[in-house]
Amino acid sequence: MLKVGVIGCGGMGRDHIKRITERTQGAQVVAVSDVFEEGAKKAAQIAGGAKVYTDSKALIEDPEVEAVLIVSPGFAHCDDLLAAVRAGKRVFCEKPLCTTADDCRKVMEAEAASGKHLIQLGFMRRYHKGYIQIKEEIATGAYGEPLMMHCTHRNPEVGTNYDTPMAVHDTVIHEIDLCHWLVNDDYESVQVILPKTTKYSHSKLKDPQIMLLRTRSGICIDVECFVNCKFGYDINCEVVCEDGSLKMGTPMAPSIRKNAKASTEITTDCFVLFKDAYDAEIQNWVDCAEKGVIEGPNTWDGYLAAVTADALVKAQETGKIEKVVTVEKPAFYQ
Ligand code: ISE
Repeated sequence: MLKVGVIGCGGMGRDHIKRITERTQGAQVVAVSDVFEEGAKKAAQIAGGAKVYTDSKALIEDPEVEAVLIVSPGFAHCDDLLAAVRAGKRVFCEKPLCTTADDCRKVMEAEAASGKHLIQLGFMRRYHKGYIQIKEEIATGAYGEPLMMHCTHRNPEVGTNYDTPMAVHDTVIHEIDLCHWLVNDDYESVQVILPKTTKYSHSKLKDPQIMLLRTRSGICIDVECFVNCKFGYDINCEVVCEDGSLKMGTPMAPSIRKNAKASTEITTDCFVLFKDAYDAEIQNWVDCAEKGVIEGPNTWDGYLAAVTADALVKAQETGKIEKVVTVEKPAFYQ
């Protein structure tokens, strides 16, 4: 039984605690931590009475805690990741790895110096059956080379604190990881086009946005990010190749015919759409603990996503094509 400590007891943290307690095989939440003690106490009850901490470092150093799940706000990740690596503990960290590429690099260097692959990042789309199938099909070579990808990432609405850069850091960060993983290529440059803004936005948020990414081999990816689309949590992806195209069948719900209409439900909730993927990623992280490996997205993927995100945020400001410049991939992550 892998004894897990969870840092961050907000909505997502509670969701992971519930998942581990009710649906994950071979793991148990033994400790939780949150700066808000009341929140931590409530979360501890979901796990059937786990230990409660208000200091994440104390949780990491607790000898009973074998592995750490970080679900705190992004700005708090770096220190806890470094502390977990120092303690030699395995980590599952929700995106982003850290909020700056420099901090991601520090974590990457610390992990490489420890000699052990300890960190998995929460890019759950890699565990979605449909995307796995697309990746496997592309890899057969039966469709020729991928040339283009068309993606949409739409949310029904967002909070008033959500601003223009968050469209990159919070939302399109999923496509940044997903697309390079699907076609096994890294990014060369990015650009952002800002269409007319919806009346449902506010002065600090340009919405929608069209983000363009070019990979090193020349694949061109367009991502429509529209976070006040009103009608649903609508995620689409098509990979156009030389000999065919692979498109995710969304929405993944039955088509219903009634009263002279055919309709298909679109969920408004990302946790509903990706429930199975979230379950699968945590189960895989737990299963890999015994083998001492990380099979999911790792620290290098987190660093790549951060560098690409920085270039996209710069492109939002300049309106120009911006280069994605990374350090050379360390041998440890090859
Ligand atoms: C949220 O954090 C997510 O991860 C969702 O998938 C995304 O659609 C949303 O925009 C983010 O705020």
